[in-house]
Amino acid sequence: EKDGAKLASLPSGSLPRLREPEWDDNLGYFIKKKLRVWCRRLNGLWESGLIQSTSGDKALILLSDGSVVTVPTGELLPANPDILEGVDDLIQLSYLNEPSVLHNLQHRYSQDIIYSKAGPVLIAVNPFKDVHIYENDFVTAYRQKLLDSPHVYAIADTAYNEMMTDEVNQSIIISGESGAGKTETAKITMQYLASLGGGTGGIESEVLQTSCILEAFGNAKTSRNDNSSRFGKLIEIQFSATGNIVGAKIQTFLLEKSRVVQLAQGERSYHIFYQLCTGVSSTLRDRLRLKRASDYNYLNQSGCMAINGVDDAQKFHILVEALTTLKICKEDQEHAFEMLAAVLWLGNISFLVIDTENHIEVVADEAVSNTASLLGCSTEDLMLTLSTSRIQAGKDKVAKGLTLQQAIDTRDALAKFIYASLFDWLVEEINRSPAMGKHQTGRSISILDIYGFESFQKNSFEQFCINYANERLQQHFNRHLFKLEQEEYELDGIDWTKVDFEDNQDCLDLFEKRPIGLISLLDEESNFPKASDLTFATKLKQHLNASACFKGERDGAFSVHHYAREVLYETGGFLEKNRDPLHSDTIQLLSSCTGRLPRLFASTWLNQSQKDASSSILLGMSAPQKQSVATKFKSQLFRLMQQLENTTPHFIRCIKPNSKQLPGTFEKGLVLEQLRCCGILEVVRISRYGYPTRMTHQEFTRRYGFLLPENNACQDPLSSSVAILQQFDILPEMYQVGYTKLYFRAGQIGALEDVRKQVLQGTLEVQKCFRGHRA
Ligand code: AOV
Ligand code: MG
Repeated sequence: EKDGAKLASLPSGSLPRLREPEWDDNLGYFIKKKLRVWCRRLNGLWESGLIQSTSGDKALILLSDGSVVTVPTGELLPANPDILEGVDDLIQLSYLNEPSVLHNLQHRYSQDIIYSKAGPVLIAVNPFKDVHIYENDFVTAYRQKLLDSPHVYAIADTAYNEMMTDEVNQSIIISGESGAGKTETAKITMQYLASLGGGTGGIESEVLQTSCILEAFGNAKTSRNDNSSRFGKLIEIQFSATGNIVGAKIQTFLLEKSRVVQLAQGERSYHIFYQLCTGVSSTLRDRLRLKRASDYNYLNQSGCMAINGVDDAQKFHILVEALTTLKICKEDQEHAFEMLAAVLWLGNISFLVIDTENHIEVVADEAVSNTASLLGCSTEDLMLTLSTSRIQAGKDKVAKGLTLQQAIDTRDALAKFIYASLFDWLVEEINRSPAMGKHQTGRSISILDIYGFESFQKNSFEQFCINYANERLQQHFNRHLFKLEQEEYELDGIDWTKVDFEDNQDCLDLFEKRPIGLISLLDEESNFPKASDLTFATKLKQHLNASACFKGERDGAFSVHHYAREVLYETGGFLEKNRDPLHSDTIQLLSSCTGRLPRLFASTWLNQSQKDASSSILLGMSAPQKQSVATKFKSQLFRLMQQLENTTPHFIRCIKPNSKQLPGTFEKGLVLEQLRCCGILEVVRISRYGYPTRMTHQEFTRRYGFLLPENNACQDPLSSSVAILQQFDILPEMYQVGYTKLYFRAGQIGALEDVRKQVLQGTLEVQKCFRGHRA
């Protein structure tokens, strides 16, 4: 019922997109032949039935439960013949409408077949249970091509083979919404590649261990997913000329920093904090001055400390083992834990308001002394940094007291900075580790696993960045799929006139255009001291209202028409998050610490600022500027796209079948929404323009050859195929004959299948079906 409501609430404009153009004239044919149709019920769900009769624009439908209903003919779509029930590849469907696609996926899912293809794209529907298809014998079976049903292994195997034979780098691009299974799929891919490239170095198991570390520091429980990635990652696995793994390199993108200091109800901060608090040995606990997780303000604010079925302490031991395997020495591990403890203690530092202007002083308690000792600075210096800011007054610097809000912001900024720096440092350490092999630019397969498209009740700067990234990826996806499609036609020697298709360039322009685009305008306002989130919103309205993808909304909000759907963003906090300010006092404090990591973090930051400053001068800006978060992210994405462009891509689209993380539950409305969002139906639509049904000449003659007169029987498959096509008088524009395959327009196989069935049932004589038969 809920399902139906969801379906019904979808924008109606996109529904008829997949209607067969000739369908409306064909109702009579469906009645005569007693062919099944889909009819949309009042609850928005599609049910299958048979048309009994039509009158005007109404049809009488016999549903499968025996009831008869009247439905407007506009609510009918053709269903596929039985032979196409649960096909491996959606492109084999004669009718590519939404109910047929959904039915096919659900039919498979109910038998635990979680993988299907949509042309070149692998669709993975999250089983939320162990489906026992990843064991070693499956690896072997795919390796030896004993199995060819859709599977992540098949994709990984294709990528591997193409890398080896074409000597072109490959990429496996995994997308889908939060909780759909991207990260698991990435791990399954790596596991397969590791077992293939099993050389003598033992690098494989080390590469697999990186996931455990990255997840501890970069994943958290959200309302959507107990193990949600809060960063994007690209793992490049490098192979030798003989096909063995020789190294790996990790690149990460924009970690969600706000989570370190602020949590939504029922969510958690990064796993590592809870793992550390529960799993650490008592000697180290004393040294880190650690208490229980629930004693820390940064962790206890959300009312959620544990995850069902997860043992944080045990995970901590696995983590330490992984760190050790990756040759991150005990000393460095402890340095990292010190930083985590410092972040936790920072969150417990409190302030006392001392005057009517809200100025504060820092409460000198154990939180302050513990933080200071973990960082390696004096309590006095720490308190000074958190309560004052030194500003230039003429030649001198004078200290100015901070207000409560300013002090909290300074403290939180320091915590976020330490955590994000720690994360980057760790990734660097892993990359530098001898366990990750010697990096080389030979053959490689890169696996991309980023955060999926997000649209919440309240969307802020984080969603703005995440969705922008997905918009970029979507363009990459469209371009390549279209290219791949054309390439297959060309390779098989068939005539293919280029077809234009809608892309999302307009939306990307809305984000990226200079000087009038979302990111430029955001930067402009971020650099303007008097600006506020509201002036930013007004500015957007002034400059962008002409764009079809943009709409200014009330109360400082705006909406963007993304490829997936429209998202409403609230500008509150945009400027601050984009500036991501860090006081020079804070950097100075860290530089003066005795701890190795605080000093390293400070110097890395200073180096980066210097680079930013010189590049901003190169870009002709009046004053040297620190790069904004959005701009930095944008250039990271550009580099990523460039990298991906130099590879042969393979796409995996993960689908979340229900929002409760439950096995065996397939909510049609939810699935349909994702199929639309992540462009699966677009792929299907693109294919519809072409020749969605493909059969090798062998397959075709095996199935339909018996319909030929006997003197035609002993030809080669290609000639037999052509003979069958001619016998049935299939219109030339409805098919193409390739070197290896026949390519049919939508619906043609359904008609042939119908004749075949009638002949087999004896209701039609073979001779009669020659000539004159036309679908
Ligand atoms: P995500 O990466 O797409 O979300 P995950 O890969 O973390 O999603 O998957 C979420 C959960 O689904 C996992 O923790 C597993 O319990 C289950 N799952 C996914 N794939 C499989 C599978 N093939 N077999 C069994 N269980 C599976 V996000 O990172 O939130 O966008 O941000
Ligand atoms: Mg993930």
